[in-house]
Amino acid sequence: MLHLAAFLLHYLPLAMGHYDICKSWVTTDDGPSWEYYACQPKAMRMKDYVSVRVDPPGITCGDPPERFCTHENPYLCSDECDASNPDLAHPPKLMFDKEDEGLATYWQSVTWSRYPEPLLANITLSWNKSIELTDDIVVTFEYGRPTIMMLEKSLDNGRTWHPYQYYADDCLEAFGMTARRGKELSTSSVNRVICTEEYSRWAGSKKEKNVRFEVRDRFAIFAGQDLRNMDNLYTRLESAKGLKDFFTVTDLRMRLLRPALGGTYVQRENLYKYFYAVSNIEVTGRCKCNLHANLCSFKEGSLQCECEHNTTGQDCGKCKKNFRTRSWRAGSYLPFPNGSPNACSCGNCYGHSNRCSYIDFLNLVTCVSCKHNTRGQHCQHCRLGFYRNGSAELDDENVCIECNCNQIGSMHDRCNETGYCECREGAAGPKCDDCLPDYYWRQGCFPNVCDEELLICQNGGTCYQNQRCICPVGYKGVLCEQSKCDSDDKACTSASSIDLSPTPFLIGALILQLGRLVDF
Ligand SMILES: *[C@@H]1O[C@H](CO)[C@@H](O)[C@H](O)[C@H]1NC(C)=O
Ligand SMILES: *[C@@H]1O[C@H](CO)[C@@H](O)[C@H](O)[C@H]1NC(C)=O
Ligand SMILES: *[C@@H]1O[C@H](CO)[C@@H](O)[C@H](O)[C@H]1NC(C)=O
Ligand SMILES: *[C@@H]1O[C@H](CO)[C@@H](O)[C@H](O)[C@H]1NC(C)=O
Ligand SMILES: *[C@@H]1O[C@H](CO)[C@@H](O)[C@H](O)[C@H]1NC(C)=O
Ligand SMILES: [Ca+2]
Repeated sequence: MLHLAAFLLHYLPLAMGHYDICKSWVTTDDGPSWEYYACQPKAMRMKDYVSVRVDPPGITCGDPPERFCTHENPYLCSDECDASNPDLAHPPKLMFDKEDEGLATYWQSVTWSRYPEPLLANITLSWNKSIELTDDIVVTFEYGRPTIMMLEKSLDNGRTWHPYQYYADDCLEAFGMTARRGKELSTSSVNRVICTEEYSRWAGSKKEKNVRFEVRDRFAIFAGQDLRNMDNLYTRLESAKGLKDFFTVTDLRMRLLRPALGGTYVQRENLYKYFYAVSNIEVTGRCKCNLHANLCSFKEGSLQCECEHNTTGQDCGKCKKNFRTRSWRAGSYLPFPNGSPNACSCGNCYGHSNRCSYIDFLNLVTCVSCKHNTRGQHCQHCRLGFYRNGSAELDDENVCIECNCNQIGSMHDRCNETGYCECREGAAGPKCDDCLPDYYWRQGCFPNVCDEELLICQNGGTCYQNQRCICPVGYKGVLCEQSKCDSDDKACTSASSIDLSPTPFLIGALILQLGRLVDF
C-alpha cells in the first residue's frame, strides 16, 4: 500500500491513477484463471513521436539569410538567421529537441518585412494516432508570444479540423469573442471553446514565454485542484457525452496570426523585430487504446497500442478475427477500482455459448457447449432433430425449432430446412402423422383393406375404418365375398332367416373394438 501510494504520488502529474494492468493470474474457488481489467498506457511526452509541418513554404527564416533584432534591443539588429549555417539556422525540429540547460533552441519565422500584409504561419503536429491529453499543452515562445493565434485540432488524421482555443490580446477585436480564462470554466462549460487573453498580452519577452491549453484546469473541475479525486473525473469521462473526445486529438495546429508587438503599435521603420520563435511544444498524453492496452509502442514510424482483451487495431478499436462480437465495446473506468474490460470473446458464437476454446495448431477458435439446440464451430447450425427458423436471426434464442417428426410415421428424427420430416411408406404430412388417401392409420399407415370405392365390402358387409369388412352372418373373407356354408346346409338357411337381426352385427362390432383396444 505504501509502495502504491509512493508510486501514485510520484506519477500523479502524468499518470493520474491506476488502470495500469490489463490482466492478472488469480486463484479462485474454481482454480487459477486470468482476471481482466480495464487498462490504459502511461502518459508520455508526445513530442518525441510527432511529425511536424510548417506552412506556408518559405516561412522559416534563413533562406535567404536575414537579420533580426528583439523588442528589448530594437536598434541592435545584428542577429542573423542563416539556414545554411547550422549555428545560425532555426529549423522546425528545434521545437522538439532536448535542450541543454539555459540554451534555448528554436524554430524561427521570417520577419514581418511585408507589413501590413499579415504574417501568418501554421505549425501542424501529427501523430497518426489518437492521443488523449493528460496535461496542459505548453508552447514556449522566445522573443514574445503572438498577439493573435489560434489552436486547432483534428480527430481524424487531419481530414477535418476544429477550433480548440483562441488567443488574443483583445479577444473581442480579434475574434469577436468575450475573453474567458481556463480557470473560470465550470462543469457545464468544460468542453467549451474559449478565447483567452491570458497568454497574449505583452509582459516582456523573457518574463512570460508560455502559451497554454489548459487541460489541468478542466480536469480540476471534477477532480479537485490537485487532481486527487480522479475517480470523479473518470466517472465524468464515462458518462458525459463527447467529453473524452474533447481531450482526444490526432493532430494539433497552431495558427500564428500576429506576432508579439512589444506592447505598442507596429513600428514600420523597424520590422526586423517582428517574427515568431518557438523553442518548445510540450504535449503530454497517452495513446488512446479504448482501455484495452497498457502499452503503446513506436513501430514503423507511428504509435500503436499493444492490444489485449482479444482486441486489435491501432486503437484496439475492434475485435480480433474469431472474436467478433455483434458490437465491439471500449473498456470502462467503472466500476472502481478495476473498471470493466469489456473484452471480445467468443463473439461468433451468436450468443449460444459463453465458452470457446482455442485449438492452437489449427489456429482456430470453436464454441463450446452450444445452447438453444445449436451446434457447429460457431453454433451456427441446428442440432439434429431441429430446423432453422427462417425468420429468426442467427443469434435468436429460438432460431432452432424442433422437427417433431411422428415417431412411427417418419423414417428418423431429422427434417429438412422447412421442417418437413421424411415419411415411411403410406405416411404423409409435414410431420408424417397423416396417411395417404389409400392408407389408414393404426400404429403407422397401412393400405386400406376396404373402402367405399374399389374395395367395397360385399354381401351387405360394412367397412370398418378402412381396416376390415364387418360381414353379415354367413359370410366371410376380407370383403365378405365368401359364403360360410354350402347351399344344402340347413343351419345356414335357418341362420339366414335371422340374418336381418342387428344383434350379431353389434356383437361382431364389439369384438372388433375390443380387439383394437387390446392391440393398442
Ligand atoms: C493554416 O491552416 C488553415 C486551415 O486550418 C488554412 O485555412 C490556412 O490557409 C493555413 N495558413 C497557412 C499560412 O498555411
Ligand atoms: C499511420 O499508421 C498506420 C497504422 O499504424 C500505418 O499503416 C500508416 O502507414 C501510417 N501512416 C503514416 C503516414 O505514417
Ligand atoms: C482471448 O482469447 C483467448 C483464446 O481463446 C482466451 O484464452 C482468452 O481468455 C481471451 N481473453 C479475454 C480477455 O477474453
Ligand atoms: C420464428 O422466429 C420468429 C422471429 O423470432 C418468431 O416470431 C416465430 O414465432 C418463430 N417461429 C417458430 C415456429 O418458432
Ligand atoms: C422440404 O420437403 C418438402 C416436402 O418434401 C418440400 O416441399 C420442400 O420444398 C422441402 N424444403 C426444402 C428447403 O428442401
Ligand atoms: Ca528547443
